[in-house]
Amino acid sequence: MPYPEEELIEILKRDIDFVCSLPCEKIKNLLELIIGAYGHRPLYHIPLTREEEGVGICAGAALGGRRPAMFVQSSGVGNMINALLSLTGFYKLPLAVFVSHRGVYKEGIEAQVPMGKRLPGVLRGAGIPCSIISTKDDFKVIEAKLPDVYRKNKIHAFLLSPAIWEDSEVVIQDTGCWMLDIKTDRASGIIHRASPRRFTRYEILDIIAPYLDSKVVVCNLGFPSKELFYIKHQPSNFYMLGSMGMATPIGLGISLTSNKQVIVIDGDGSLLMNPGCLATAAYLAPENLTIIAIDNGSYGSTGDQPTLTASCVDLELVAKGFGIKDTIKVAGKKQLIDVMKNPCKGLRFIHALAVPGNKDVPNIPLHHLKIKKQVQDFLR
Ligand SMILES: Cc1ncc(C[n+]2csc(CCOP(=O)(O)OP(=O)(O)O)c2C)c(N)n1
Repeated sequence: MPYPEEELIEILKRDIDFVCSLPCEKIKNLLELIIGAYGHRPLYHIPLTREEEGVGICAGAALGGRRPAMFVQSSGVGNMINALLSLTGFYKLPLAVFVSHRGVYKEGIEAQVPMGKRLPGVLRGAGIPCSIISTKDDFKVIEAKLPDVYRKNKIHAFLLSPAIWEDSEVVIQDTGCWMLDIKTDRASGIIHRASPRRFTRYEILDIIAPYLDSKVVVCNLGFPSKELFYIKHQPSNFYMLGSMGMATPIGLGISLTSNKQVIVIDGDGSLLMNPGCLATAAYLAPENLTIIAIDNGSYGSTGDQPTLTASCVDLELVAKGFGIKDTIKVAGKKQLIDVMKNPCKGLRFIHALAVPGNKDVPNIPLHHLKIKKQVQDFLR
């Protein structure tokens, strides 16, 4: 008996010849298998920096004669709606969107609930047909509807419940082809000259923790926040529980409206999803803001799928290019401590190189409104 992931891929291969994805933890095995099936030309798999970008890439691929599909998390659909309507739908281009439907089945992350629960209504409101796929028996719905997406140039969203994969014991081999054939030597010289990556995100947080005392710390969602809570909880920590890509914008908003020192702990995947926030930060240049980009070259919280900082992007150069003057790349313990000891004398961007890996820490046991109140009280 094939595993559900394998069954689905067999169905997909009949109709789809171009795939874009941005990971969700619940479909990490499915994505590995898709990459195995699509990661080589002439079939394509494109890893995305932002879901919206995938809508554009798929529209272009459809113009070029391909039959595209996307794999994203329910929260990612929120990043796609405008492009789905004003591009894909407007020009009557085909797109199948497979959505890892969070927030509705044994959800451990409260922040997934608002978007996940309302997603069918959001799609209905946008006029995008959708099918709810609750078990692998419902794959027959996909089989029936997928050909029409490409025959009739339609958008269709398939909402995949985590229940489909929960008992699957599919065995994943490292396909090594996440990144097409992009060569690492295309990466900028700066990455190569930097000291080698040594520490995990957890170890970096542990090293910098003593220097976070009584500062407002805005922390990236997923494992970064859980690890920070475990290492050093303080009432002035704003733990993000959702809203990927918003750590630096939140920190920027606080720094503009408060005299407190603000530290943002961001991630490479999240900064690549919303890099424009670095330009806004550079323009406003608040004196009390430090952005620490912990760059582990991967979407650590969803299964360590590589991001483009593992191949061709240097985040420090990105920050510099957007106009942030005070930037530094750090990898060693002493370097990290030295930079953290220095008081903030203006907007700073610290590019902390890390290796992938998460610490096995529990969920944060605080209600989200308590997190908000503690930070507001501290800011008052
Ligand atoms: C819009 C959106 N797309 C996808 C996700 C799923 N997701 C949650 S955390 C995460 C990875 C974040 O990676 P990064 O910022 O590099 O931090 P790391 O976990 O590697 O420290 C992803 C893809 C999400 N929460 N929201």
